[in-house]
Amino acid sequence: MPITPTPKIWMNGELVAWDEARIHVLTHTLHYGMGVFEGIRAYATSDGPAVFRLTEHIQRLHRSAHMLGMEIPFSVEELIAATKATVASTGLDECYIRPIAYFGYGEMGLNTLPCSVDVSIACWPWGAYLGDDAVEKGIRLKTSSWTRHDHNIMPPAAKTTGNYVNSSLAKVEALRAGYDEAVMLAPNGLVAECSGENIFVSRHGMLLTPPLSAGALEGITQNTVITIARDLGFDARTDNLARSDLYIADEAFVCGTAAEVSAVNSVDDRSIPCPGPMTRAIAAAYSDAVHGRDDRYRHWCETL
Ligand code: PPE
Repeated sequence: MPITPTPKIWMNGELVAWDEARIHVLTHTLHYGMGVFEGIRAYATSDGPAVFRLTEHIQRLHRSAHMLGMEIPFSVEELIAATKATVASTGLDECYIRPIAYFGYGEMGLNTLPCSVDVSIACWPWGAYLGDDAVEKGIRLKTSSWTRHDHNIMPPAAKTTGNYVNSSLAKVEALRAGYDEAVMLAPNGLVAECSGENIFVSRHGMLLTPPLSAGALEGITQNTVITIARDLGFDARTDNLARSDLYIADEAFVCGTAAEVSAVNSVDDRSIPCPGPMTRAIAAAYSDAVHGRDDRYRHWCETL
């Protein structure tokens, strides 16, 4: 999806002009994929732009770095302030926000211990990730021929740049085959997640989503959806899912910061009723939550 430039990008403590936010080709992470990042959205609310669950996203950035043994030279509080300043500098009401921490220029080789850690935060306007009609029409999923990372190969719970080689292989394979998105299975064959979203399935009135142990990212939208669903009176929780659960789901949807809540209309050409009543209710409640229209979740909308 194309990027629309905004005036400034935050780099290592200062806001620089968009076109000046450059790095050297010998930047360590460009070669070895040891970087950590976040995807966050700011939404228009009655109190102005508000970054949805900003604190949790920055905390996860620090947790991802911790898993890589990377020390981010800015505290959670400093990065929260930096994110707000970057969003404010764009003048936008709504935007997508991409913080990244990476090993910088100056060292080569696999030993990351002597490497410096650089951090940047960029924002730009980003529309519906899986298409404007993803809630109503639903998306077509394909089980990927690519397996999600095993915990002992790359920690799937860390949002690391290198993990997304696996995601991109799966995404492009699915698109080339005429589908919208790939669903990925863990090495033990259980469902993990999609290339850039968590997946939920409804069966027998229960709403289930694979846990971290199944190779899923601990999605902040996943957590939001579980909270919202329970408040709507649904029985929602993390649990293991088999491929069969997808084929005979009463409803299914994917969710993530970029994708928000998008209905699934089929998996491997087995149709799923779409959009089901649960999916519709949750998508509407999610939209209310992120826009600060529901007081129960107002504390998640972190104003500038
Ligand atoms: N799993 C994966 C693999 C993933 O990339 C995301 C987010 C999620 C689950 C959902 O996490 P959360 O956003 O905390 O609910 N994917 C981000 C990046 C997408 C991209 O194309 O880049 C996102 O949604 O921002």
